[in-house]
Amino acid sequence: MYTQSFNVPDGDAQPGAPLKAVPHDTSLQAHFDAVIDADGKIEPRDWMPDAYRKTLVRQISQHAHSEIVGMLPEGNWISRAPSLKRKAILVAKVQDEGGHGLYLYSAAETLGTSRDQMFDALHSGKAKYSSIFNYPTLTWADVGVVGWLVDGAAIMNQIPLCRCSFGPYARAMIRVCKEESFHQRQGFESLMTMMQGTAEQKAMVQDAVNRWWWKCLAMFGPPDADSPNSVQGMRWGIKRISNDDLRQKFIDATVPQAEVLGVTLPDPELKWNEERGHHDHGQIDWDEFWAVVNGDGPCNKERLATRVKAWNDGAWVREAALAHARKQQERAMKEAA
Ligand code: BYC
Repeated sequence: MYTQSFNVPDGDAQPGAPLKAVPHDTSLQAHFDAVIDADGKIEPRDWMPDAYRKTLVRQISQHAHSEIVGMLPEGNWISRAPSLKRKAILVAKVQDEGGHGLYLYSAAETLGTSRDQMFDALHSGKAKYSSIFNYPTLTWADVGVVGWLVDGAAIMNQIPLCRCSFGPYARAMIRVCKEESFHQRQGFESLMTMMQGTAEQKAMVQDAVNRWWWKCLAMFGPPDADSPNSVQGMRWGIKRISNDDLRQKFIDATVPQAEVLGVTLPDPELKWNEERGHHDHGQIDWDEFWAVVNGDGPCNKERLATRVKAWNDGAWVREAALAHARKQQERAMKEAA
């Protein structure tokens, strides 16, 4: 149980108002450290260091942006899915990604940041989102590969986040991971079907794997030695497994799946290292990764423009919803009077 002094007082909290930071106090810090050391959960009304709050807002909002920008490369294929079954699956998957964005924006809001602030940061190009969504989905096989590899990488990164020290993020991730698991399987199953098809279909799958493999390895973030946020993130129990270790786990898990599928992963240096008990792999192009993260990927401008247009086109819906809510509130007040 947290003590009374550990919490932000309830009395003056207004709905929607940012939660107040309690003035710094060594006993509060000591309590926070003790909860972290005991692998406990920090909840929104608990005292937390400003840097912890800031790190969480950064990571959770970037994660939320990745989910909703991640709807675009696949959403692009809904009208061109090859059958009703594939279309229904894809619609459900893209909708799930929108839902993940909503859980995550809600989790970030509990830290005192408004959704409008987060959207402003995304739409003005200030906020980051996953590098992977700045690449195009050129063929139907890309949709399967995004499910198999991109969602596969996402699950590998997100499972440890279910144990994140910040309660709302950890709880959101449990649900997200369940859904991501379905996404990964549907991608694999769709590719399996294509791999049993014509030579042209098989070539299409191999081509998509060739184009996405290295980008998926980069998704896990820079090597540990070049990851400025890792040490503190691990100390706070936000990150549980390092970028390089997660990347290695992903490679080790994916190699046998590629064998079952019958595709070649495009890395001549990829081989099992008996001594390490892991696969060795070739060099990731980090210059390309940073260029994409900094706005210079093949689709960065297009993705942002699509997001901003969707936001502007949806203005009337938000206005109508607010007007409706106001009307209902007025009616309820009249009835109560
Ligand atoms: N792309 O010190 P580091 C999905 C940035 S959704 C862009 O290691 P940290 C899906 C990083 O932000 C997938 N930027 O940072 C959705 C930092 O910059 P700032 C999204 C990247 O936070 C729909 C700088 O590089 N998943 O899969 O300790 C359909 C230095 O990095 C990337 C999440 O967001 C990148 N790939 O670790 C299908 C998971 N990598 O912020 C699929 C939650 C690094 O200091 N996030 N950067 O300016 C995390 O787990 C961690 O934030 C990261 C980075 C592992 C991504």
